[in-house]
Amino acid sequence: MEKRKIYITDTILRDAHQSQAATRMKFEEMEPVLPLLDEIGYYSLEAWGGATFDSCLRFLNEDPWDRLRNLKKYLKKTPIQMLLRGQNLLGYRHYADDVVERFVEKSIENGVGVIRVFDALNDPRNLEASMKAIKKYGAGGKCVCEATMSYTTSPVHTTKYFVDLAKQLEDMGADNICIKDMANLLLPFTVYDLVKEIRAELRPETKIHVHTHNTTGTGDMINLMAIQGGADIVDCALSPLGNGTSNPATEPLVATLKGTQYDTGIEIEKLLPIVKHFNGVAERLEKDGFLNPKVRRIDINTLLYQVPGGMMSNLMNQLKQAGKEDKLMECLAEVPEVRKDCGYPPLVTPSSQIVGTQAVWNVLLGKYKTITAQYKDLMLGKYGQVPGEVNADILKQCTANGEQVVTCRPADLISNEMDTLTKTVKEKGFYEKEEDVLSYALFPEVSENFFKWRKAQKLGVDTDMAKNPNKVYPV
Ligand SMILES: [Mn+2]
Repeated sequence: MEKRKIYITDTILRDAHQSQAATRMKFEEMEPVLPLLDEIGYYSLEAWGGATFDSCLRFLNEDPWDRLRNLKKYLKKTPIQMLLRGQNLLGYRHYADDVVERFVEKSIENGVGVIRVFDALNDPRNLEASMKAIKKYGAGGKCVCEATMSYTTSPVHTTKYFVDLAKQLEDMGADNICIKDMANLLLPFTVYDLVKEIRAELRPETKIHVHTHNTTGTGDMINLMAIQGGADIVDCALSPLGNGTSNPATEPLVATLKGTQYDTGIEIEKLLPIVKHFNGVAERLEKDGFLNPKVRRIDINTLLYQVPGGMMSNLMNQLKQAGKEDKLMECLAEVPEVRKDCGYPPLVTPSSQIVGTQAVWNVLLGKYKTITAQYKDLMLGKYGQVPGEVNADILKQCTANGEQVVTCRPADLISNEMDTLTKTVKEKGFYEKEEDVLSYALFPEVSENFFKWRKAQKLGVDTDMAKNPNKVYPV
């Protein structure tokens, strides 16, 4: 049989601890095994993204840019991969194109070698600016542009929909196409067909990268079937933080493919000291209350209700706050209705929260008696083009006060902001490097607290502050 080496991206430095332990792994807990990780022969090591950036600043007293540069010092052979939320970068709003360009430039300059870029709605216009910047600053093999399709199920999300989208992203310059099954909604036979169809339409040099989780227990089967369907790269997490809400574990897949036509070339023995190290890290995370062993159990609710795990816990929290926990089943029945009305967005940040909250309001207050501002914005196209048709009656309700529907690329409505942001950071006295402006743009309050801590620590003016960046520091 024809040999086709399969590559693995290990997510131990990003998604694994984000999914299982609130993104609390510190750089010092990565450092001892970085030289070993670099020798394994991974396609890439995913290490940076919105939550890691936020957690560094908010909880770990680390400058996320320093984290990146420090990782790069050790990872000389293996590309560092990051996850970028298109025009939202790592934040929660659309940014102007000049911020997007600068952010991508600085990420690559500081050591990122693969950028996986996605949009919650799969609106390619929200990927345009970042993909253009990745192609520009990553030219000459410096950075791979991995354009991503957020996987979901709906009458709109047919195989043809994803094949057409993959081709469109390839035409926009993607080196890789990623199928991102963040909620573990994919099924093994579905991914086989999907990858096969996409493979047949893409250029041979375009790689297909599959990302799934093991929340519902199907993750290993998904990866195996994706490989047989023609996927080139799959995501795994080393076993100490693998499986459950995290990605399928690395070692079983390496063993499964060993000696077959798909052999990864990875020697399991080389993984052992790394696994041992991260077992210790996982124990520390559990001891400090960040990792609840429950997250490793199979939970098949996602497949039953098509509601991602994180969204389910949000729904339950909202109902608990309202003292209406008995309404959960009604809310779960309302979610697909609300999602249909706004054109079947994939349920991922931020659309999962927007749809979930509206479903709760519909159940508690009466159907669309009150429409949340975010749901209105989603209906009005402010987040981008939704995949399907929106409900015309509800749209009418959303435009009752003269609100306009946005039909252009949402970022076309935002003027350049780098100059203003730079001025603000300088005026506040926090500017040390251009990256500070980008941190501030993404997480203004959290960054400001971090900068104050950094300053206090350098000047030694307030030892209490130097210990606690979250303390509100009087300016
Ligand atoms: Mn993920």
